[in-house]
Amino acid sequence: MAKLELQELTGITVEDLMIESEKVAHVQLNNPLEHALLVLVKSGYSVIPVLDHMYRLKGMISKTAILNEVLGMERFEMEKLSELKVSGTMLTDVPVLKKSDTFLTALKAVVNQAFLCVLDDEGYFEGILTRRAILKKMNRYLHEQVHYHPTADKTNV
Ligand code: 2BA
Repeated sequence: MAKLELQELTGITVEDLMIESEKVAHVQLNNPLEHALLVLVKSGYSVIPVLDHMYRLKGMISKTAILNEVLGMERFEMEKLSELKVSGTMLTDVPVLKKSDTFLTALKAVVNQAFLCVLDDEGYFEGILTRRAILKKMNRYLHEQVHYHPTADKTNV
């Protein structure tokens, strides 16, 4: 495999690393919380995107937010799960990326977010960029630097 150069790394865009929308677990705005919890538990993810019927991003929903929503004084009031909608519980203020954003923009973004949704100019959902995808690329680059320049790991590069 060819060595990954710094220019190549910084030349990578979000489009090169994102997970396409068809492979992303998501729920719809009007789904009951019960359905959202089912998708979250079955997929194994802690947070997933919320889309409208046109595939536009509307927010994110997490297992923690759902459980908080149905937490009563003494117990989880699970019967509420079928009454309440995703739209009332989701987080709406979510940072996003574009396909053309650079590796450095994405790297900065995943410091605070485990993943970011990728939208087109009209707000349509195109996929997600995960922290894992960024770290995988960064890991490869840094290991190659150490391999080709063995003193690099001793100089805090
Ligand atoms: P979390 O669900 O909190 O997952 C944290 C990390 O745990 C993931 O990091 C991944 O390395 C691992 N992981 C969790 N569930 C997994 C599963 N079912 N299969 C494989 N690995 C799993 P990242 O891969 O960097 O993902 C960051 C966040 O992006 C995830 O946070 C989740 O909220 C979201 N995500 C990732 N892939 C997704 C997908 N296909 N659909 C919906 N959301 C996804």
